Amino acid sequence: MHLRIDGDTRLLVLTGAGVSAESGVPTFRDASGLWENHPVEKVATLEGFEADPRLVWRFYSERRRRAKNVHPNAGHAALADAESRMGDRFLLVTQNVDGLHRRAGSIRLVEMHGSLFETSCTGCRREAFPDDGEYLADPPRCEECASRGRVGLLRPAVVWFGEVLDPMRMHRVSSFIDESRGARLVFLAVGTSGLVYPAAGMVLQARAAGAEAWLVNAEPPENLRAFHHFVRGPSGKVLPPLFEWS
Ligand code: BV8
Repeated sequence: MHLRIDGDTRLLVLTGAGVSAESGVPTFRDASGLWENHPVEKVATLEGFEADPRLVWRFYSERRRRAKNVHPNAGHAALADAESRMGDRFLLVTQNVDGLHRRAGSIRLVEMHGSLFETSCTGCRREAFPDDGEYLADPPRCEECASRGRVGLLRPAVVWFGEVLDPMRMHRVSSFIDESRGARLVFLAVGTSGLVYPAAGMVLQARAAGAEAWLVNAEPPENLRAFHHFVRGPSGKVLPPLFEWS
């Protein structure tokens, strides 16, 4: 099955852990998934961080180390190629924090759950800053807080469960959908279990604007019924031949 794209088509893509799986990055919910060994509440919530920042930094430091040692795969490349052909008629939103889309050349990209390679402070409102440090012993502290005689624990600049998403990032998605009214809008989800909100609701948001909804996934996900077309298979193999350019 091919996804036809012509000059009047706008393409909104949502990716999840399944796209990075073929680069060797463990997904969250498959058999050997990340959450299997680390209950979400302990490593992916603010409460879990406050209870044990050392454990959480070990979890994220291990993910930073892993992500540094893998490379984008053909699925990432196919999406970067689609962007280069479509320009501002294309937008890629990812739930992934591993930075692989950026490394594959994607620019029109919204990292809705933040980035593994950025760090922010729980004690002050400083901007998240680039950081690929691995902290296995004492959790890192904010030097700006220290200069004001305060203690500020640094944290991974990712969106944890129970935390709201950055409205600026989400506005980019809703305005892309709004700008698509009157054109042919295609929504393509790739490699996501459709369990985590608000990402899992994006297909309905796009369909409410008249989108044609496509899904590429290894297994039928929770929200399969929301899609018009489902192409079952590994994203690294399915994505490169999927688009039919006219
Ligand atoms: C929020 C960053 C407002 C950190 C992540 C009840 C109902 C609805 C919502 C809720 C609810 N209770 C609580 C909520 C809200 C909650 C939520 O959705 N919980 C779920 C679990 C029910 N959401 C939130 O808290 C969000 N904030 O809503 O704010 C609010 C505030 C307070 C209270 C209520 C509302 C914040 C969510 C963000 C959490 N952060 N990540 C980090 O990465 O460490 S989520 C995390 O899961 C990752 O980002 C991951 O990407 C994401 C989703 O998982 P997937 O990407 O889908 O990965 P998964 O492993 O699940 O699936 C992989 C899929 O790929 C599978 O289907 C598999 O078959 C497929 N696959 C595998 N290999 C391949 C493949 N496909 C193709 N090719 C392959 N090779």
